[in-house]
Amino acid sequence: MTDTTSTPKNRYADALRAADFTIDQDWASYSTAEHDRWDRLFRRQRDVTKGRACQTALNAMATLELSASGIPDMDNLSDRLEAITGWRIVPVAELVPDEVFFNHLANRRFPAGAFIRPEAEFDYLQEPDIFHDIFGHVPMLANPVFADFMEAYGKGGQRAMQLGQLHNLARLYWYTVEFGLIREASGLRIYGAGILSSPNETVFALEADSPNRNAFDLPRVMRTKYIIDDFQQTYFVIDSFEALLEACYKDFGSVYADVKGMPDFEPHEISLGDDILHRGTLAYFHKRKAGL
Ligand code: HBI
Ligand code: FE
Repeated sequence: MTDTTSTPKNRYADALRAADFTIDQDWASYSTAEHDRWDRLFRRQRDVTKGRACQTALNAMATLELSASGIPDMDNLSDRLEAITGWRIVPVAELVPDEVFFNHLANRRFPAGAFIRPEAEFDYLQEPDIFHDIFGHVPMLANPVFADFMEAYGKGGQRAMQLGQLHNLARLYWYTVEFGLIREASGLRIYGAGILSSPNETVFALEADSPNRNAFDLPRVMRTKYIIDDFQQTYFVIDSFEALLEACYKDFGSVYADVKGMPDFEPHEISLGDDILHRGTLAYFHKRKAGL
């Protein structure tokens, strides 16, 4: 058992890394306080995502038996996920290098941070911990179409690195996998893991007047900068996972060539060609900028 008051931020800092950066989750070593922290994060997020998360995420939580009964053992969870889409979750200690990350995705393995955030960062932390990775990302990997999209993204990442276009591809990941919205029959819903694992952004992304909500457009997304330490100023909305996969299941060589000569968009910017579903007031950002 670990004394949580003295637990360093990343308890796996000294863990042995395999060549692919995976570590032993060492599930037995989580403290009672860490399991309890998972349970509280889980209950809060399950409640706020009801009626806000996309159908895939809500269904998969039940199918994958995600629950408020302690930090999941990644091996057991992987067995359930693998039976559905062939994906497994592998424990890592930190953000792994891009090429390592892409290689895992291309082979249907999702690298998940094994540590849980410290109590002091209960509401927000920048690095992906086990709660973000498992609550946010893993349910989506139970969707067969989204699962294929993630594998294609891994393969595209390997290619983008060769082409020196990783910044464009990373924006796609950001505005879909991390902060994507989807239009479902019942209305606008969330599928991005960065939103799904944040109680405040779950409400903000769907209900606030401040952010822009635009229909997804691949080159537009690839040209849009993003902020990593606050709510998004623009969200991009897909019509279906099939449409997302369809838009992205191709060699991006010509898309990169197209966007290369065009200027970037600022995170809050709206432009003539945009299919705007909601034009944001940007009130939240003006307030932030004024230091309020
Ligand atoms: N490593 N563990 C982990 N998790 C990520 O989400 C991650 C990463 N390494 C690189 C990375 N993401 C991004 O740089 C790419 O999506 C571009
Ligand atoms: Fe993430």
